[in-house]
Amino acid sequence: MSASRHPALLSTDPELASFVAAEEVLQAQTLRLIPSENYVSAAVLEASGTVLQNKYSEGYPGRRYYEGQQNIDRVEALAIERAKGLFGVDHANVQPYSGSPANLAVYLAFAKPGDTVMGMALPMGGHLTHGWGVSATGSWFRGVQYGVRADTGLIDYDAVREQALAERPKLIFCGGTALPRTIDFAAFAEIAKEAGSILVADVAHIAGLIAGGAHPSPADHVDVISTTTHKTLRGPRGAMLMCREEHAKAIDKAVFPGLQGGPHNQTTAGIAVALHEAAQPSFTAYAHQVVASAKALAAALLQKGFDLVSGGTDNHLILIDLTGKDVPGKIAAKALDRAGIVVNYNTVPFDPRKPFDPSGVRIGTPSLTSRGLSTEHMPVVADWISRAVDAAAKGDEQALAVIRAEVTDLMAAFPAPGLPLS
Ligand code: DSN
Repeated sequence: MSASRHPALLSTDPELASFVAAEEVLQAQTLRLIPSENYVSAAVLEASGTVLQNKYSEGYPGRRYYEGQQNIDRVEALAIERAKGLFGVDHANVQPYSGSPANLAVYLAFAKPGDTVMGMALPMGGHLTHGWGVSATGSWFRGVQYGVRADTGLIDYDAVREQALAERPKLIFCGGTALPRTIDFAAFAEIAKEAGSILVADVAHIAGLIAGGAHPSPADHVDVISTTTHKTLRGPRGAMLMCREEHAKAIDKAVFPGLQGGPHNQTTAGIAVALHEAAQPSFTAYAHQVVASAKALAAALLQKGFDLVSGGTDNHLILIDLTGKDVPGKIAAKALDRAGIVVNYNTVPFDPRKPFDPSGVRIGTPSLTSRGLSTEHMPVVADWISRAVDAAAKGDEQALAVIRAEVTDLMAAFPAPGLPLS
């Protein structure tokens, strides 16, 4: 593999080109288990690197503040139509730069600073922007937070209801970043209705599963759907807000001019391509395989004696609780990285340790499924994880090197979309 697939970059800036080439090698050779990452297709990669990036287009299709929008309008309108079709919604805004700005736009549309907002606590599996204290959403708004039950690791919908009725939040967020179980959107909708709250489903992690029919859709239950486009949906780094027609104006106004200036048109193009790909039968198969592999991996990890939050998974994500293993999450994650297995350390619910040095490791199957690994490979993956965690406990670098060689060997047989063959 060489940087020559980017000849202009190589000739203009060989130093930068060498970093990109090294990243291509790293992405090709390692087993990437971070559940929020994926490999975009070559088509998405191409669309995201086009001359569309040269154009300013503040406004929306047909209503711009700059001229010369003949082609940009078509690109954005296509992305919007594809999003509406794929997710079965009245309205889609494809301009948010990423998930956090998308969620901020929701606050801007429906709440005033100081209003009460409710979301899942970050250490319980929520997201910073769901009202967590260190985020602007938790300091400009009054964030109240729900979690999971200590005994089951599952959301206690009765407790959420009680809290919502006591707090009457302006907004309720459901969804998160470390939730291994199906979200009951209908239950949240009942609660939001009783509490008089706007309900937002942040489906960033599971958007691709929803599109592929491998997780129930929130479309009939919630006021707003917020999602990034680059996780299971397998698009470029970006985001979308989708809603019922009654909220369309508020959402659009909040994104532009409320929060952002010109949209990133090259990203909009990449999103349009990803949405087209996600509407194909092959993507339905992909989404179901992601879940099947995650279940198989969870079962294999349980057999190896790992403790999993909630006892397993319904989706793409597994949260390993290493409390009983005497190897904290960060040490395990760094050892796994040296073994060629890329994960992130993560808090587990009721974690006795600090967020920067927590007890858990978060893994998932979206990336490996994009490379064609399947259910049958999951016992091998679990074995590598188990051996690497044992090696981390013993400080056995040689064992990690052996695993790394095995990982590199297997991954060479499964080329990643968008990357040249290693
Ligand atoms: N950073 C994302 C994740 O990894 O889940 C959430 O924003």
